[in-house]
Amino acid sequence: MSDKDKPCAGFATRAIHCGYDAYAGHGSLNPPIYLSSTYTFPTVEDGAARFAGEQAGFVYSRVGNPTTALLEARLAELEGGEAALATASGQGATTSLLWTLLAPGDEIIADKTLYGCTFGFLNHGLAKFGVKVTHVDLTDPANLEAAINPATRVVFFESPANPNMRLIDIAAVAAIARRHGALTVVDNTYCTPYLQRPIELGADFVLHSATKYLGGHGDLLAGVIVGPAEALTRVRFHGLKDMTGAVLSAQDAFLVLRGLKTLALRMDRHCANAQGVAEFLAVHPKVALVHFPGLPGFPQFELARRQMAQPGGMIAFELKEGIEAGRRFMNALRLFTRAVSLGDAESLAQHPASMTHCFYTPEERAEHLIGEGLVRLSVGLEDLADLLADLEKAMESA
Ligand code: 3LM
Repeated sequence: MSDKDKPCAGFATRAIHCGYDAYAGHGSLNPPIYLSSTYTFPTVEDGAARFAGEQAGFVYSRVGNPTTALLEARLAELEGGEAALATASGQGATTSLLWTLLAPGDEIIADKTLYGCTFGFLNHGLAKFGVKVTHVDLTDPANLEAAINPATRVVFFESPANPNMRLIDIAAVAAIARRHGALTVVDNTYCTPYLQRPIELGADFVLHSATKYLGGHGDLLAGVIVGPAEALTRVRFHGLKDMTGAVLSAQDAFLVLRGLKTLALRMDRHCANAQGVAEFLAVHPKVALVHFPGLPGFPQFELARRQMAQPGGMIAFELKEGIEAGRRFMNALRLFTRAVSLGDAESLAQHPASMTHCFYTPEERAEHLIGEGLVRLSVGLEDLADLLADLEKAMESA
């Protein structure tokens, strides 16, 4: 029996099995890690044919590697895309894709709220090379209809947005972009394909920091882009091979494959724990506002239910007494760990204005809807009762 004959309909099954045929090699349950920077050619003619793209086969690991190729096939399958390209980090995914899609004179329309280094790349990287960067509040798709123009090549956003949890209606925004000949790119890091699949909603490309939930254990940096095969070939040979060189190692590709095996289980637990934490915060007398798509009071609660299978594991909130109270609260945490990043087994707490989003000026943060007093939680996989006990105790110091 070949692994290809296995029934692989469900998400969890595909996350464990898809793309790997153990019987094609030595029967190894886990895929081999190909630690090779280069590949041998039987003859010089074969080598030339591979370089010319006339013969299948690997040539050099900056362009492709068998372990990484398995990860790419599996992620394309899970996101419902034609192909995928793995990168050395989420930042490597963003930069490799956008350097490929955009040229001087083009415009990129991005939502107001973006992860800090994505904002930095757009405004201090792309903008320096003649790409016009325009920020539009995409929570109302009518704003895109008003702003889009013939120079707009890419529409880019996160949903939920890091760190303030604003949601974008992916289907509505992608439909407007398509009508005007622009490509939609969605950073799906906060959701993973288990909770949300933007390509099925009309987006052209999805990207991830696989450092987060996909890897899931805080022990690697990785990224991925999913989209049309022809376009991703251009990203592979231009954006990745020539421009960024942000190539994922085979070791880390293996670790992401290992993380994917438990993605569905972990996401269920992240979501259940986050729901419990958000409900605790929502009624706490010291808390002013909780941003979490699973609370009925969340302004985009209906969109969340329509677009996301579950509300995710990320929460942002503000204390009534502002950032000083937030600092006292974070310093008093004993189980939640003070650290940036997200999607790990450990629950993490951080202050976006002085950490992940310190690359915005204070004026830019105000304009881009990132509150100075916002506290961000990545709710992990511990026992909920222990997490709530930690929060309760820290709130006494707030
Ligand atoms: C963070 N975020 O703590 P890497 N897209 C999104 C992200 O959240 C991130 C990236 C891309 C955080 C990292 S901040 C110094 C630490 C939505 C990363 C970039 O290159 O794999 O880190 O992904 O929010």
